[in-house]
Amino acid sequence: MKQLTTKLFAAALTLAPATLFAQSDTATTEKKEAKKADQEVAIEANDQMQFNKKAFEIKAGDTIQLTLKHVGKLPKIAMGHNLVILQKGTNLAGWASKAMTAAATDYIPVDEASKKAVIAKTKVLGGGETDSITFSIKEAGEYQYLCSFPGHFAIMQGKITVK
Ligand SMILES: [Cu+2]
Repeated sequence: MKQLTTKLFAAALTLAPATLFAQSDTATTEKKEAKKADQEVAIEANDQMQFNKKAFEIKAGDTIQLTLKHVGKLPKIAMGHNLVILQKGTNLAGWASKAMTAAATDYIPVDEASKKAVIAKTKVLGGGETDSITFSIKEAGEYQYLCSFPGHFAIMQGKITVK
């Protein structure tokens, strides 16, 4: 009997590291879930060069997960869409005109001032594609977003109100 107890004890010791490992795995998963976005925003872009959402509201400091879906069929080269959120007070038309010629960098201008003006951006998507980004804005106010694909921003823009 004593021998059996000893054997079981040894078995328990052998198992211990694996058990600990399993527990820390669980802890990591829980942490990831706790980090879930405070708010989710879904926006669609289509072959008619439109966003289906022209405005939305968020809370200052909240983590926002924004998903852009291109619900059209046209390829990226003909009807590419992205969604770029700009710092408060950025000259939208000025920024967008620089973006037009920045094909090599997915229509994000490369000069420092223009890059600094970007709070968050999705990839440029073709029909059927989706991209998700996570961002948060600390300062209340009104922010603009646009599609920076050439010729799109005049129609494809919207407003984020941060409260
Ligand atoms: Cu577009």
